[in-house]
Amino acid sequence: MPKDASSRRAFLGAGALLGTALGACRTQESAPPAEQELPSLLGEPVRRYGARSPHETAARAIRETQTPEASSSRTPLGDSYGTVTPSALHFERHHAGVPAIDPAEHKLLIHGLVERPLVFSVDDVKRLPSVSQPYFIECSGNSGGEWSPAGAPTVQLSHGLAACSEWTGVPLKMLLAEAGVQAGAKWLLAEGADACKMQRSVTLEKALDDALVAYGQNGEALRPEQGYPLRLVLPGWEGNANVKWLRRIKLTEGPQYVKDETSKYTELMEDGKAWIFTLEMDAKSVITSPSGGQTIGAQGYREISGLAWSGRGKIVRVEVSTDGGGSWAEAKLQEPVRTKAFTRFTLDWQWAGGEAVLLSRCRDETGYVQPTLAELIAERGRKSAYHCNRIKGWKVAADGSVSNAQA
Ligand SMILES: Nc1nc2c(c(=O)[nH]1)N[C@H]1C(S)=C(S)[C@@H](COP(=O)(O)O)O[C@H]1N2
Ligand SMILES: [Mo]
Repeated sequence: MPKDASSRRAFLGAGALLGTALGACRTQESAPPAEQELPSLLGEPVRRYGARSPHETAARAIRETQTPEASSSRTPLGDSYGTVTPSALHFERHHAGVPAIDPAEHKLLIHGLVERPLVFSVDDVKRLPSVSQPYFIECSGNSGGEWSPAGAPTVQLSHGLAACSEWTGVPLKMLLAEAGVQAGAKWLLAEGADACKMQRSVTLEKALDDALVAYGQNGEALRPEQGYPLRLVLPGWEGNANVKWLRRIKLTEGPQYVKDETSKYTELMEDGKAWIFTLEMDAKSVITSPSGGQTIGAQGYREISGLAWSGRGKIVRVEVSTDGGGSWAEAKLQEPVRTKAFTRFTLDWQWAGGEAVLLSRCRDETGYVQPTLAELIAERGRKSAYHCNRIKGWKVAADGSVSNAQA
């Protein structure tokens, strides 16, 4: 028995607060150390920019590609706490690498069907009234491997193309009001400054609702990987439309049918037709701890913890099954539950040492319930690679090792 496991068990066993949930924990085996035996260490001096403990090694998993500029990396959700993804671990998806942009040179042009075409510097944007809100960003290709019953072996590989940051920026509607939207404008085209010329059509309705032109992420400037110095944040909409290194917005009558909304990021149905502009991310949840690749060290109390989110608003309920869907228990949602943001759920669990299959399913405030793989396929067929939000299972073996459970 590793020392930390037995002492943690002893600590939990002593806690009357947690009561019956911890009933299976044994009480202390050996006498605690005397107060003066506890360590006190002289440390390093202060430093200008922090770094995590060298003992912490969670990292993004990089997808190897022939052209490294067109690649992605995944958030290590299995090592995540709470609801905010550290900026250094926020997944990345770049179609043409991370451009090095000097914020003093960068400009955002707003033109097309406007009264006054305007050019904003980054400082012009930062001068305006700001808002800060946590929102998830999720690639619509996230969990694409889960279309197969086999599924991915770890939560980083299955669900790591999602992350949640607190974004700071200016509501896009404020910039549009400055430019003056003409009556005929119903859509806009957003464009990035990177070499792939990422463009997406966005409805004016979304632009006037909760769209942000963001310059801040988790209390500091955007990371270059996330679009420094300016990024479009479209809360709840598929990752691709959240254009990074934002340099141009053109007001238009209709959508522009650009490459990233026609040849890609559409859903092919069984009848050969494709759904286009499937922009809202459906509600999804996944257990992050314990999850594939992890091992449950000791029998007795073990918190089950995971993340749930919906592109249509707030998560209102998460249920967890520990017997492969035979029975379900309502999980606790950590407060505050925020719209279009990660919500952390937990369930008290006693692991008696046998096999178990852990599942989670969520419901959002529109009443939508996360489907099983069979339900999802019944609705959408098997041809699409995107928007897979099926219930994911983890199998706990008798030795405590956790792996993917076939759907
Ligand atoms: N300009 C630009 N914007 C972009 C991309 C890009 O390659 N270029 N990738 C898109 C895709 S496919 C996704 S999923 C998200 C990823 O955002 P992140 O890298 O901050 O996680 O950015 C989107 N915005
Ligand atoms: Mo994406």
